Amino acid sequence: MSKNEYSAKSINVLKGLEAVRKRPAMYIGDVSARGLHHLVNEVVDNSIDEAMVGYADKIGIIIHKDESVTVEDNGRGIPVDIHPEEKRSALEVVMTVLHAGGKFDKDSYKVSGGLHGVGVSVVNALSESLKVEVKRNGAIFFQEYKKGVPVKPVKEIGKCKKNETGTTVTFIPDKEIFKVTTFKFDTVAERMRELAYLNKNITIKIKDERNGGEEISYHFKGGIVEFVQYLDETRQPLHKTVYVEGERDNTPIEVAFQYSDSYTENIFSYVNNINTHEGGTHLVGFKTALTRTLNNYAYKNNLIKDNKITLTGDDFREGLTAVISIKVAEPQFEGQTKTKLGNSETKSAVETLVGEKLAEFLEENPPVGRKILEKCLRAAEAREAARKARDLARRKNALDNMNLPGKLADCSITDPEHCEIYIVEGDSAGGSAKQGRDRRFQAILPLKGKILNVEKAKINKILENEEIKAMISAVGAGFGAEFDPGKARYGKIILMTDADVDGSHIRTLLLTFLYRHMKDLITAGKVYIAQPPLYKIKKGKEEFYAYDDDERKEILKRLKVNGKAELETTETMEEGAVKGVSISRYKGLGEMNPEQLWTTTMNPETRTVLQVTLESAANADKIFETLMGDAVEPRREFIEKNAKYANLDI
Ligand code: 0RA
Repeated sequence: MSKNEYSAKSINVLKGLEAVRKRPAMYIGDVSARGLHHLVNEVVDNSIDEAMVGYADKIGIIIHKDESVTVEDNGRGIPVDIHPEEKRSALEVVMTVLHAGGKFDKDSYKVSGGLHGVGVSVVNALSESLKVEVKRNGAIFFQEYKKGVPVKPVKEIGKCKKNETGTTVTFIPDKEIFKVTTFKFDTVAERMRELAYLNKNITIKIKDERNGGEEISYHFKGGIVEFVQYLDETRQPLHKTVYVEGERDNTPIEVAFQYSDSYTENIFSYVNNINTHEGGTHLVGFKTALTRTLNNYAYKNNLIKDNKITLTGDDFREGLTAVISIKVAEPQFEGQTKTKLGNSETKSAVETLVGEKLAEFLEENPPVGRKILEKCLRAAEAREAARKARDLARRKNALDNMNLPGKLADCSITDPEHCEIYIVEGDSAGGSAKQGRDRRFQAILPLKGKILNVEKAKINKILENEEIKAMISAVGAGFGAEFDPGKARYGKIILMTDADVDGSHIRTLLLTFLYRHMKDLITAGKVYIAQPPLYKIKKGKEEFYAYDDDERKEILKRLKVNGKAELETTETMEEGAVKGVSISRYKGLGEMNPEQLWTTTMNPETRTVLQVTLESAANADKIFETLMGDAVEPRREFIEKNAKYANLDI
């Protein structure tokens, strides 16, 4: 290589470091506390890489008083010989060239892309000062950098034992770059604990020299088995932790899991020690294997007695805590946060290994298999119960005002304060009411025949009743415990039934429903009973309406009609004309034309409506139960006692 080529390379290095310093967030995410701690993780990752290929088993971290950090390992040490192409120490290349680290060692599991694996050169570029010491070939080598630029060439500074190897990096984050430059012991410790769980052969020590010299050491012989137990510390495990280990398609795979008494699913998946928050192919492989193997086991051993129950994947994961840790040579990270493994071959690698090993485990540990299946079956049962509850809730949704009943003729004004709804007995009266109303503020809901007696029906039957469903959705405020009077679409609910025995029964049924399921409407004084006239009295072109017998007599007296004429006309619909006066009795609302219905019963200027009030809730409760409940005797007593008030409303 010529001298020119050499200086060209140096210029490229400077350009690289400059790029990192110009846009640090591109490389480490951000320059806040998160990015700061990322520097430690980045350096440690290099040591972990060395541990993963079996050359290092000790990592030490020291947070110094001046907020510099030392990361030390007992790996092979970064090579220091002169790089043939670069014509300088390989150590200098690793420390100054972006992504140079991986090029030296193809066998290790490096992380390409994603948050990690940007290389120690990035840490170097973002450090005010970085010093590296390498023990290798019986000597100690040293180099220092300022903002990534070597201060001097690599220098041998001493001797050590030939078998003594390792790398020590000490760096001070650049205060020009970072907004935060104080390290948090707990933040560092948390990641180190995770790494120690994921790499059972290593010991990680952290020392904080700043205050009191806090020190902690992590070493977990059980690896991810201990990790799972740690995660389930507050839960009651149902069995000993299951551990699966092996290699498929050059992919080392480790899985540990257990079921506890909880109902949550806690699966943590890792690729090359990186938590794949978004999951990916390895997670899919695991889930598939779990579902299939447990299902097969259950059928083979006749553990599913109720053949109506089918277990879903979710049932097999309720109360499951699992850690999946795999190593992939060339991981493809996808997803929003680049934490989803995309390598397609990984799915079947994990699936086949876990499937085989789990089946074996279950054969060898029948009591554990039984316990797991019991738990999954309970989950399936609970899911079925939950589904029913959801269906009910969904049915309730069908009752909201998004699905207004087809036969509702709504009003055009939407302000409930100025709106009223007439609940009308029968389609023909409903038709007249629809034509006669003021459609701006009056809505009409015709009901067919007798509505269900809610006092005698179970809630599911009540909700199946078309007339009741129509009322609930028209009012639009829910029902029962969830009734919210504030959502009522109308300020007045007016019950309009015929002035006969059937009409009175229907009115009672409606009031029973409103009392039991929309009580707040009654207590708020929003429920009314329409007062259609009983008689129409006509003299010439003049028309009079009588709402009860007393009124009729009074009108007739005014019109100077004698008693005989009355008697002849009151019993039939046919108009009796006596001395030019005709009296007709309305048997049903349907006999009134729209215009008549408007003037007599619906026009707020001229109508009379009875407000339904609750003098005593307890008493009302008793009355409804007596009138509408199962017991016959108390009802008869009530009717006998109240017969003289038969026409009175509650
Ligand atoms: C490149 C090649 C080899 C090791 C390393 C880098 C290495 C890097 C770091 C960073 C922190 N600790 C490290 N330990 C090792 C392999 C060299 C060989 O083949 O001996």
